Amino acid sequence: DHQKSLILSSSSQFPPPQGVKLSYGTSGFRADASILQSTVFRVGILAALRSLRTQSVIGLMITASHNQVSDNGIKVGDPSGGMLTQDWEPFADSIANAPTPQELLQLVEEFVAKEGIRFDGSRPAKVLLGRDTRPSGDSLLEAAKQGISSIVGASAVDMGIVTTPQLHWMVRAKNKGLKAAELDYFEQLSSSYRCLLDLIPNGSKVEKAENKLVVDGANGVGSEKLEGLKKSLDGLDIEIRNTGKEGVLNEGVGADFVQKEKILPQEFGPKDVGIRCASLDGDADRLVYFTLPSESSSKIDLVDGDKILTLFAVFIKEQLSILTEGGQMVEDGYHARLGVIQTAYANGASTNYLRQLGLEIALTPTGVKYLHEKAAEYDVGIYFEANGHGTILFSDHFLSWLEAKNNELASRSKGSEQKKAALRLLAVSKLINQAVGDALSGLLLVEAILIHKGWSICKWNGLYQDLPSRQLKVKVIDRTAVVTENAETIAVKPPGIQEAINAEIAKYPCGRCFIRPSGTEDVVRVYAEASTQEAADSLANSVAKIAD
Ligand code: NG1
Ligand code: ZN
Repeated sequence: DHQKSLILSSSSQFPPPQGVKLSYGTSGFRADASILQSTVFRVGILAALRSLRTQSVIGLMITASHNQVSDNGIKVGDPSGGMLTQDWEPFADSIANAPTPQELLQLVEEFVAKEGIRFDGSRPAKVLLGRDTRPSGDSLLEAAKQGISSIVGASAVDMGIVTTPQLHWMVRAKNKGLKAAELDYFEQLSSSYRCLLDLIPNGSKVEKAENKLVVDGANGVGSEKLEGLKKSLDGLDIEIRNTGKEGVLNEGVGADFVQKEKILPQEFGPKDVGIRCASLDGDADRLVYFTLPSESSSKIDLVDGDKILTLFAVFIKEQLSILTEGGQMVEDGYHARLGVIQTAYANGASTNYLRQLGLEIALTPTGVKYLHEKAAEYDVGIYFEANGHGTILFSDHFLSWLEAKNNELASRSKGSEQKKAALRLLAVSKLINQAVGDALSGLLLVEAILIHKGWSICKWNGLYQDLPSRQLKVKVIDRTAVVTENAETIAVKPPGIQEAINAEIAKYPCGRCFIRPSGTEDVVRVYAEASTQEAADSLANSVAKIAD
């Protein structure tokens, strides 16, 4: 009962905020930083329990990603490096909202019994902690430590200021028994990037890309880490702006701003016409590219997550077909399954293009956990949200097959092109962060593929033309009144609403539109696509009225 009194005494120092109900959404708990102390403390307890339950290292990240600087949040990373398993989310909700230490203790005891968690000290709980650059992060990190240490024997390892994907990568590496320090992360990314460049066709010397890359760091953690990465990659011509000195986190800068507003972020201007630019978000798990077509306006050509997905899919499909040439894969009776996973927010033109390439496409609801889970069903599963969050997953089976192929091809004279393709795929599997979407590793893979193919950003962007689209949000009293099905493409509640939406869609050629409740904000989101911008705007507006 040392354990009981420990929880009671420490939790009495973190009273929950009055009159707010928190819920563990698509990205953990997120709110104004001033009300989060108790929530973060309690998630600390949850993380320690999760570590005991899985007998593995767990991650805790304190960040509110692309939200404004006064917000903060906390999310749990599971042993594989992915998000917290969905069946623990209700427990997260209930402890976050327990009004008193006694009720908190009771919930913990019930849950511990239900999950069969034992405190026998055989393998004490261990939690890796990280945070982004938000000023509130320091004291929230302390609260998390207090929560963790209210479980007997549990320890917290503070990884300091890191990107969200770095922390997930570290958790994954630790649990695989691999080296998991930040330097190891930089080393893995830079060596696999170099490996891809060494494998560029025709043995020709790597040509410098047409011009340098300019990166908007969102005034967040990503810019500092990209500097670190640059050090281990001499020859990478990157200029970083919005490093945190120029302005405020996510204010007029960053991937979310650029993707939604489709205009230049702060610190970019007419001098940047034609330059290849990229934007990270506040915790560097989202990446978009853009370029300024004309000096006369700040309107950008956006190269979004769908186009990054397309670039990756084109490259991987190409490598897989090199491997299949001569019936290699048929010969040993194994055929790798390549799948791409999108949400309803994917631009319809991207889905058409991918389908024309003959790719298998799956649709899931919004939220990385759904996309990630689906991608894991393939030998190579590529997923991206239009907003720039995504990655590539490789099955263990496929990776061992590639390793074997690579060894076998070494002894064949004709095998060299195929061997290169196998090596490229192996390098991609090490460069890309398989734990979670990672702007830094994604950026290096984009850069490597562009050099490989000799493509400019314009050539890449021209693979297909985005259909004009409009996203709106409608503030409603109760967003849970909207219930959707079929990967959020159909609203089944309130009754009759889908019929009303369909009637609007029918008025527009190539019209597509759906509504869904947001998982992170108290709004219902409307997305519309049509053949012109005016039509997309008008369709979104009329459906927003229906949703109101
Ligand atoms: P919600 O608020 O559920 O739409 C938003 C993004 C998601 C995802 C989460 C987590 C859109 C339309 N939605 O979710 O894609 O990134 O935030 O941050 O971009
Ligand atoms: Zn983010």
